[in-house]
Amino acid sequence: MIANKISEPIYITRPLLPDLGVISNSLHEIWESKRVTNNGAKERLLEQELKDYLGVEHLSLFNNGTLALLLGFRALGLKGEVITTPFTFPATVQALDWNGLTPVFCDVEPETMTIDATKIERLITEKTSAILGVHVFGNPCNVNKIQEIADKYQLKVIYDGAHAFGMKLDDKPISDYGDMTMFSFHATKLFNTIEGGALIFKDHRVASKLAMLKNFGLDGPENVILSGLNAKMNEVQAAIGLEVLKLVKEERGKRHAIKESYEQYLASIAGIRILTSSEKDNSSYQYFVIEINEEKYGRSRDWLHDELKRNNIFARKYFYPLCSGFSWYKGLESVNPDNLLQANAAVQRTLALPYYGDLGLELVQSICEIIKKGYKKTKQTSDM
Ligand code: T4K
Repeated sequence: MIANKISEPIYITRPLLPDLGVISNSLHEIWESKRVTNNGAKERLLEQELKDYLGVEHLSLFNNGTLALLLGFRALGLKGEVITTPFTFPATVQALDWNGLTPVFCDVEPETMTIDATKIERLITEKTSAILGVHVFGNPCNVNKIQEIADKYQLKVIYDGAHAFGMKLDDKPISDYGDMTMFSFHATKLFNTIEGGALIFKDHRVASKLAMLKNFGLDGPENVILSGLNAKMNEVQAAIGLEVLKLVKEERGKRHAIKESYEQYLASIAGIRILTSSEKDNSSYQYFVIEINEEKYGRSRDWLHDELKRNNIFARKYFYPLCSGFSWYKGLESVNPDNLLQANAAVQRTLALPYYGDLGLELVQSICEIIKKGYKKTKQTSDM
């Protein structure tokens, strides 16, 4: 344990919250209008502001990212099997489950920990309807290769972009790739509406379908034409989003400084690799994740996680456990660990460190000192 134990618990993130006075004004407007949900003025305004901010044409808001994904699959008419990654938050695959779709797990790339596009083709069967990639930790999937495969076999491509808000790839918004992308606006996300999410999609016909699906399948007050759900964003969520959006630029700047500081301190520690992509304009600034090579660092990821915890720092083992290990997938051929070697290794090695604008550079230094002190020379490293 370090001498000056950090007195307050330090979490992986803290929500980016607008000034309470500003929110109170917005609430006042909502109260006055008496329109608190169901396609209200603030929801419509947020939708437009997000389209402008992200540079996209079609966007639909939801009360959380999971329901957005779930209804997105439904709107695209997916059937049968969907090829996806096991290295993600449970929501990705649970959204498939709730549509009666079967996940087919594909291994990940060791560098980015996104779905390994070179291993997708061999998993395609006549039941496959889509490829579902996750831009995990804001690392973009191999979108061009994925699209090539999808075009060849006429499959839909959906991206879980829960960690990818505001990201660009080759100067284009990340949501320009694939048929549909989901962004999560959960409180733990840089841009948040406390709970919330959005779908961005290419085909304009999907818009009216989504509008119905998130509103009980209603097409007008007396016409129910689809089996929908209630997944609407309410006016309070939208009001928070409108104010948080104004803070995003500054928060990205603060996180950039924190990221640079982490990179500087961690560069010299053997066995620690920074996993998050580092290009400035392309980053989502959502997570700061390291990979621990136990042989070189001399300690395991779990040891480091516990050591940080002993010092009041609550890093997270995202995304442990692997989704392919969930009990209800037992019996699926694709969960065989022999075919998911990289994913099984990744899940034992990754650690998400505290990362938010107000963390402060001093704390970054303290966290890195703990990591540095943890380094243990092993016979193997001293021989090198
Ligand atoms: N796909 C992917 C790839 C995702 O990562 C997610 C969500 C989704 C889909 C689904 O999107 P949503 O339906 O959520 O929109 C958190 C979030 O709840 C979840 O949204 C997120 N991914 C996931 C990666 O992280 P937990 O269980 O790790 O959250 P929790 O409550 O442990 O919070 C983490 C830390 O954040 C806490 O230790 C302290 C801090 N925190 C959290 C909250 C909620 C605060 O300071 N204040 C808060 O209000 O899942």
